[in-house]
Amino acid sequence: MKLEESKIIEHNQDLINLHQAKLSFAKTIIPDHETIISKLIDFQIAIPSWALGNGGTRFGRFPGGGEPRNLEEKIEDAGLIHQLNRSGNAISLHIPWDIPKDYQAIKSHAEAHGLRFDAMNSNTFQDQKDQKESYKYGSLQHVNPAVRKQAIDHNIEVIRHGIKLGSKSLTVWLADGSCFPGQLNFRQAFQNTLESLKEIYAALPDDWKMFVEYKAYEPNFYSTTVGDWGQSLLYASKLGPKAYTLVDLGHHLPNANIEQIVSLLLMEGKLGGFHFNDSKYGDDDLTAGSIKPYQLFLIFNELIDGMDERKMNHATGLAWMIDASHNIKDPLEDLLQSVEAIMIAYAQALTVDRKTLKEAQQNNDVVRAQEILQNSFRTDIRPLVAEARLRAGGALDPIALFRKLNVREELIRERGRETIASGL
Ligand SMILES: [Mn+2]
Repeated sequence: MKLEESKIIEHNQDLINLHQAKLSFAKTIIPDHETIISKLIDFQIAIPSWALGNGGTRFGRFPGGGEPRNLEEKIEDAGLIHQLNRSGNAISLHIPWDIPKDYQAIKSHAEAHGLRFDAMNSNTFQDQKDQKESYKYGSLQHVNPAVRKQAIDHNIEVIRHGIKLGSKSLTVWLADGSCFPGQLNFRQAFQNTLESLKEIYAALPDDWKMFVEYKAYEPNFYSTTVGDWGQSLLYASKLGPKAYTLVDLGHHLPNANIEQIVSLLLMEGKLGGFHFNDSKYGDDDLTAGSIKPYQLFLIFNELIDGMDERKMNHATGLAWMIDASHNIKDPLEDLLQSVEAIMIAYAQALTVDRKTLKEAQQNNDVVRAQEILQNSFRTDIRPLVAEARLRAGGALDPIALFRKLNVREELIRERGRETIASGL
């Protein structure tokens, strides 16, 4: 389904007076507000196809109804989000869950919803029905060359699907690792993985990027073969200029200083992109900014500082994507909240007075440095984010409109209550 544009306009008219009042106050206290608004309009975050249905835990799954039944419907749901907030103009696919039957038709369908195809994701963490070798003991790291070959071929097949859809990148996340001491020879597992990744890298078109995503633990609980940013950077450096590290916020051990990791990866020109989410304990798949909004702001503070230093375009210099699969919320409402949190953190970080911060750092004025950052974090910039949405044709209050139009009820009527988004 698609929303009628007139409904969005009507909704905005209802809220415009209050919005204007908030905006005019925000403009009086935030310098460069026009620059910030235009950067916010340009900033787009890709929606992962697997986040459009309810995720589960190993204990159970509680579907909310009206979930997309196929790739076409996933594109429609991502399109709904984009219609409401105008900040999610791309969808990231997962193979084999999202293999198109007709590439041209899928491309046109996406275009009709204002979407392009972001990074392609491979899957060697599950065994598929018709698969010859098992990934029980790993994929690209496996002691058996036949398993490695199968996993390499799968990744190359994912690149081929991506080429046909106009994607420009492959994200490789490996579940590879071990559950018990002694199970793996760490160096052998690393070398096998590196050799396998080299073969995949060789199949990348010239204008493609490969993102090597790391994760501290789970599904393996003793060692993970791409377990942290150091290991990912090792692979990316050995592979070559098209390979980058991808930072998923939920994939760190508790209390890791992610902003520092981001800063150094950017400095080395090896930060490729982001998977946004939030967590309290581990890879909790919680809504971006729901637990640690200050951390999200500090990450964006480093991103802007590092990207400006390297003269990178904020909107296109890195791959921005959400990766979460929450259990209990309406997936579309949750994604709207995540995108909003990301836009807020980005906008807050744009207001940081970098010149004064640098002076404070040079003078070891610790108190002043903290004041500068917290002043930006505590200034309510939401009216600028809403204004950017309004100018781009989105809704002033996307979630309120989503509810008012009974979008979920409509989707349930159309698709049924028992549908399951493929792959979940
Ligand atoms: Mn991820």
